[in-house]
Amino acid sequence: MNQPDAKIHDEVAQLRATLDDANYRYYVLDEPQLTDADYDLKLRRLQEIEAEYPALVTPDSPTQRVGASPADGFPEVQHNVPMLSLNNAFDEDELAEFVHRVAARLEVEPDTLSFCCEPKLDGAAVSLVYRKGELDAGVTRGDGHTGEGITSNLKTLKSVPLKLRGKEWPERLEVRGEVTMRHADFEAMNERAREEGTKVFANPRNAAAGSLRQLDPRITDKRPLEFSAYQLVGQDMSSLADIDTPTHSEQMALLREWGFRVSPELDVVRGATGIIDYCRRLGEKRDRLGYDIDGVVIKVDDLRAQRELGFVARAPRWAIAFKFPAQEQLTTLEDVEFQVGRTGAITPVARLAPVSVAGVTVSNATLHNQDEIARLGVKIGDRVSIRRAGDVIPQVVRVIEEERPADAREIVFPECCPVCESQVERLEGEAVARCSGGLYCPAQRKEALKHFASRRALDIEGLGVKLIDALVARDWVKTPADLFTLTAADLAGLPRMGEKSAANLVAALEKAKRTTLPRFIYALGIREVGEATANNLARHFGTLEALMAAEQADLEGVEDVGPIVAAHLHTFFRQPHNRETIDALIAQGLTWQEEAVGERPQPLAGETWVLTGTLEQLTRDEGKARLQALGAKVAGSVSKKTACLVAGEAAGSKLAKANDLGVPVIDESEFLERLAAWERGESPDPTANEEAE
Ligand code: 9MJ
Repeated sequence: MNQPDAKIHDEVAQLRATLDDANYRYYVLDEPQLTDADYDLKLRRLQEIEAEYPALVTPDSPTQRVGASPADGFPEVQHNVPMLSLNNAFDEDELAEFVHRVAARLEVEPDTLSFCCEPKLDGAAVSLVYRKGELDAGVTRGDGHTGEGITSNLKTLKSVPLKLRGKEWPERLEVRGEVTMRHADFEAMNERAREEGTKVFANPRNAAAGSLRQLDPRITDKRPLEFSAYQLVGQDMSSLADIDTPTHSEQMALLREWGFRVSPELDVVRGATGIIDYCRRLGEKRDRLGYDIDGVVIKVDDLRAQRELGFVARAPRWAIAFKFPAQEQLTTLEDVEFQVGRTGAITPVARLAPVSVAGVTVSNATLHNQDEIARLGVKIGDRVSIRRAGDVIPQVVRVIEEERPADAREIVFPECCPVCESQVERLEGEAVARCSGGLYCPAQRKEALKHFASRRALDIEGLGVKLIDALVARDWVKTPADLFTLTAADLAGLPRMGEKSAANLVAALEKAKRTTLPRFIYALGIREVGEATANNLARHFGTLEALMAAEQADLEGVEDVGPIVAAHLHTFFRQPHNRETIDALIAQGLTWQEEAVGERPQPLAGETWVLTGTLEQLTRDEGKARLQALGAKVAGSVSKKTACLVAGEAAGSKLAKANDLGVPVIDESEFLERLAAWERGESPDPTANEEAE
């Protein structure tokens, strides 16, 4: 067998260090550095070397995350220190009582006490044991005393370090935390499962717990799971590790340094007012976090005080869980209606007896499609469980079959469009049924017009939903091109339209005629062609004619365009009625600057921008595409060379780093204003910049 030489040893060490660092930056710091392609290339190189020199393989090598073969079952593992539950507080009075109880026991003034507050992650609790800095065991909570050994599965999570970073860790380290799944990942996974007919999970907690209990780690590896640490465990049966830090929050900072993800929302506050204020703030933010939390965990920050307080029965005296309202609630399915979308997709919508779910009254929920109705086995009249999380549309997740009334009715999927009565079609292999009426169908026409007039498309000011309804109801507007034939006299006769607003709308239509090619492409409302794709198409083809003439293979050559989107584009431009609409729009005077590819003004050429935090008015991909169209590069991490950081809600470490390095930071509204100005060919107002910086 080949013996590895010193050069190979060095290369292996370097590849491992780079890959470990890339994981840490991506999964813990949220600041990706390597591109996915680079990461894959390096991982593959390491795999090649290890295949040639098996003696070089170590258990903590990044190649060993999915090393194990399927297990027959999971071994029972006793927890060294029990994984206890927390006592709950359900209102602010109970929080104040907790603070007073703690203060009385410690014989201090309540207002002098510091508490560490953190989101109560709603996932699956696990415990990780490291020996000499290497991951030795990963165990589920189980009944708190005995869990299941799921080490091979936990190793597949990139946010679980196989090897601790830094040096000053103890010989044996036990870290506890929660395995969770983000809403976006959960929805995408369920969407795929619905298409493939595999298991659909009711919520991210079930998905996380179910994924961890797969006997084949290759399955767990495919699930988008994340581990966040929230507790360091000592050997002396207390909650404290034998580590020389005086507070829980400092221990969390240490865990971050050792390579663990710790909640960016963690904060230290004083007294009951500090706690209540934190709980209110996090409650308001709950819907925007992008993952499920079911409350706030409040811990006495001082570890000596924790030790003094100790435990009562099964829960620590030094912590409490403040519970938020549940994200799932039971109600009754009163009826099902069928909505027709812009592309004719027919969506069954559950009409529910109104119910408050996590602070919002819900009376509608999506049932997705016919297969989903069959999967749920739901009938009209059933008791159903509704889930509402973040900005995801409320969903029916479960039927309480034991409570089915005798007169429950089957849900009958329509064969004809409920709006225009055209035949409903369901293509082979597609889950979605569609109205075949196209723009003949008033529902599709309305949605197409709304999209055409929207801010990111032609931005026709004053053309709102009610007006579109009125225009379609009178059959005045059959295609977007008809909008430009409307006169002020026509419009003035419509309900709630005076002469002034009619004249304003005609002026807005006139103004909208001068647009850009990406906006025009986006406005056409082609299936799965969003703003970013429209930008890429415009940049690639340069002219509408070139785009319309492109063959499937040409289209697939465009960045981010796969076979499905290419097929939608190809079909769209080959439909005579779409060509007619486009011709009519151009005949009505729609224009845009035809630029040769790459010749558009690029005011941000040579600049590198970074986007972080949650943006509310556009997605990160859209922001990225618009910056790129202006010539900027968009990077994943902040450095001295960053021209500007766009910081959305809940921006974390990148914002701190930008501030440290003196990189200019702007918020979302400033970002939108600047983009709009650059896209109009103007430079943004310099005084606005000074204020923002
Ligand atoms: C969760 N679930 O997020 C604890 N937890 O601490 C946090 N759980 C906990 N802390 C001690 N943030 C026992 C449980």
